[in-house]
Amino acid sequence: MPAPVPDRPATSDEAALQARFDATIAADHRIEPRDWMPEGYRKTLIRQIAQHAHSEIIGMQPEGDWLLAAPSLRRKAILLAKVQDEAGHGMYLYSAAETLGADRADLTDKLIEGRQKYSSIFNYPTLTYADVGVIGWFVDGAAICNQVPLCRSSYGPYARAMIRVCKEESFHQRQGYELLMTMMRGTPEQRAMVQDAVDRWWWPSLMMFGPPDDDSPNSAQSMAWGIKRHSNDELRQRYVDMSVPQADVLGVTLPDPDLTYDPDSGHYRFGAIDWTEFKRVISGNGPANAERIARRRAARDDNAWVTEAATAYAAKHAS
Ligand code: FAQ
Repeated sequence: MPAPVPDRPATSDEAALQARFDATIAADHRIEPRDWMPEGYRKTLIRQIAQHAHSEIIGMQPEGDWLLAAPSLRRKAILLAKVQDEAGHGMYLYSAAETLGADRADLTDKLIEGRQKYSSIFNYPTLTYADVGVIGWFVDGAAICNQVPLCRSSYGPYARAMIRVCKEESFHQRQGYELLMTMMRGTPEQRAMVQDAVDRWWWPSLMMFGPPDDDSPNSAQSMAWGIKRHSNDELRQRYVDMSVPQADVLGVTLPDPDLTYDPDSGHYRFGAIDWTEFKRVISGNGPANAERIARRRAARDDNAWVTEAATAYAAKHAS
């Protein structure tokens, strides 16, 4: 049983503030924006939340590429709604980062200048419409697996933002799976398109969970602070266990000859991940990094006048 959390101390004594913070974390209560927090905790949250927000915004691009070429009006309406949802997620997350003192425009600049990251997965191209389905199934599926535990993250605004994000991601995952089910009931060419997309996206999806635990510099501290609730490898394993039966139902083969069920542990064992590729992608040299950032830069620069007009309008109404 953790010790009760002391009242907010009416003091600037760092030791008392730290003691209250530690007790709040130990009791599994939430840290809120006006609470004192260690500088490292604030910085780690800004890093993770900004990276997450950037991923949602950059993540609009690979699927957005298919908006003008969707195969039917129904598919186009579904895809448009999904891509808009991702924009909304980015906005909640930037708002959560702002409660920590970060400035949204500054975060965008850091993304464009390569000083902050976004998820490795969005640096791969979407070659066919099956990729839209596979992103829903694999990428939104991995996002849910990673983010449901973040609904219990120790920082209140982040945890609360995750609740709605996860509900929407669950819907996205199902729409992707439904799209793929439809294609698998179609022609041999459509089934081949699905298998090809599965082959290209499976390994990058496993990389989304981050480096292995023994090469993850942030995990131990983030878990001690309750920012992350499970390690990268734990969540990756959970994802593999969840995906294998789904692949069977769909009728596709996951591109891993070493994938086997281990009855003793109740888990699927999988082959070695190419961490060299992961490092290459997160250091800016993946297949689509340059294109993704160039488009984000153009969106910022070409639309600066909208931001300026909205800011002037808000200032006029405030005065
Ligand atoms: N990509 O010490 P760790 C989505 C970096 S949202 C790029 O293990 P940490 C929705 C990491 O930042 C997807 N970089 O780091 C959607 C660190 O570098 P840094 C995004 C990665 O933070 C669906 C270094 O490696 N989700 O998909 C990646 O403890 C469909 C060492 O790593 C989130 O952001 C990576 N995959 O754990 C949208 C969830 N992995 O920053 C559109 C929240 C690691 O020190 C369409 N984030 N790095 O320079 C997290 O849970 C964590 O930040 C991890 C990484 C698990 C991603």
